[in-house]
Amino acid sequence: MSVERLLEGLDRHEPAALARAITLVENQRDGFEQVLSHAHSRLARGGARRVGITGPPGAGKSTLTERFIQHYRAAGLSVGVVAVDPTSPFTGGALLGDRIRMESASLDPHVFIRSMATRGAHGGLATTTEEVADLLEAFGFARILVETVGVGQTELDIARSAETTVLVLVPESGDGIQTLKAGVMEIADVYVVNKSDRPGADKLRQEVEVMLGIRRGNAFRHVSPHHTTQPRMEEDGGGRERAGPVGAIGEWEPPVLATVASRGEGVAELAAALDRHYAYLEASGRLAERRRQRLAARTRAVLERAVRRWLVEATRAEELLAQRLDEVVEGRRSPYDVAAEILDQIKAGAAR
Ligand SMILES: Nc1nc2c(ncn2[C@@H]2O[C@H](COP(=O)(O)OP(=O)(O)OP(=O)(O)O)[C@@H](O)[C@H]2O)c(=O)[nH]1
Ligand SMILES: [Mg+2]
Repeated sequence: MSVERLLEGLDRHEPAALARAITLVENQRDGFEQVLSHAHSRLARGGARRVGITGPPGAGKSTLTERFIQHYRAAGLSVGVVAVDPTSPFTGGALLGDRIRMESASLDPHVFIRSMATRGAHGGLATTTEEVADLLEAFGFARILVETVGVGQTELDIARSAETTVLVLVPESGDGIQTLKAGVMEIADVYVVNKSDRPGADKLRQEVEVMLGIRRGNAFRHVSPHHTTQPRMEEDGGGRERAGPVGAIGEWEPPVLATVASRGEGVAELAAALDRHYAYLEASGRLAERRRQRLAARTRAVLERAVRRWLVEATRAEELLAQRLDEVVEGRRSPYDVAAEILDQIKAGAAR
């Protein structure tokens, strides 16, 4: 099928065209950038919100996602879901997506669920996930949920491409709290202790609150309901602002909520917290700021991807490498020398 036909299908709002467009983007087949370029012009019209849901395996992310779908559908909003499992190269997130698909949402045309197989993404899983989310947004979904399993850097990169990041913890996820202590999970905007019907849920909630309070320089934040917020501005390592004032608006204090996703308890409160966070982003000017940063990062990522492809496909880099590899293996030359030499040759016009 030609890219033109695909674009027409998207314009006619055909779910089959959307599914094909996603596959094209996932596999980076010919024309995928044309499709994304076409989608981009439809992104600025606003209205859509992206929520990243991440957390350890089995925390209840899919169950929560299903509840979100019900919640948003009841409010008349359409929902697109991207489920990514970076840890599982063979099934990808397929099982997770299929499980949801079989349930409540399966026949609703205003719900679209897509699993992403890791194998499809040639490097840059976070970029590919964002691109798939773009397709969903351009197609017109009002809420886009990006579910990703795990609490490592890749998962967080994926989750934080959303406007609001939710970290789902469970009483049994001791590793979760360890990661939180290590500062890796600081990026969440909303924390959820799911499976709050299980023992230890309250304790975990308090631990997370204390942890967040310490990071904020106020270990007893959760003890006093009358604390005042000191406006401040700070950046985390990834360049995304944690919190801080723009004008009169103080910092965002990530709430720590409790849910029992399997029974739908706490889901409305969680959805309300997401709305509050979005309103905060809008009112503080951070929404526009983040969007700018995201688009700059995206353009860079696309450029890097194109350069990498050009290097492999259109230059003699691989051939030159093959010629020098023995010397590198034997220790007579270093990868650094050889890379510099290859780069010099390419710059000198060795491109085919
Ligand atoms: N007791 C209890 N069980 C829950 C709750 N939420 C989800 N579960 C159960 O926990 C199990 C895992 O739920 P999932 O929603 O598949 O969890 P997940 O985080 O999506 O799992 P992965 O995608 O495999 O990482 C299922 O058996 C759910 O029924 C809850 O609030 N309480
Ligand atoms: Mg899941």
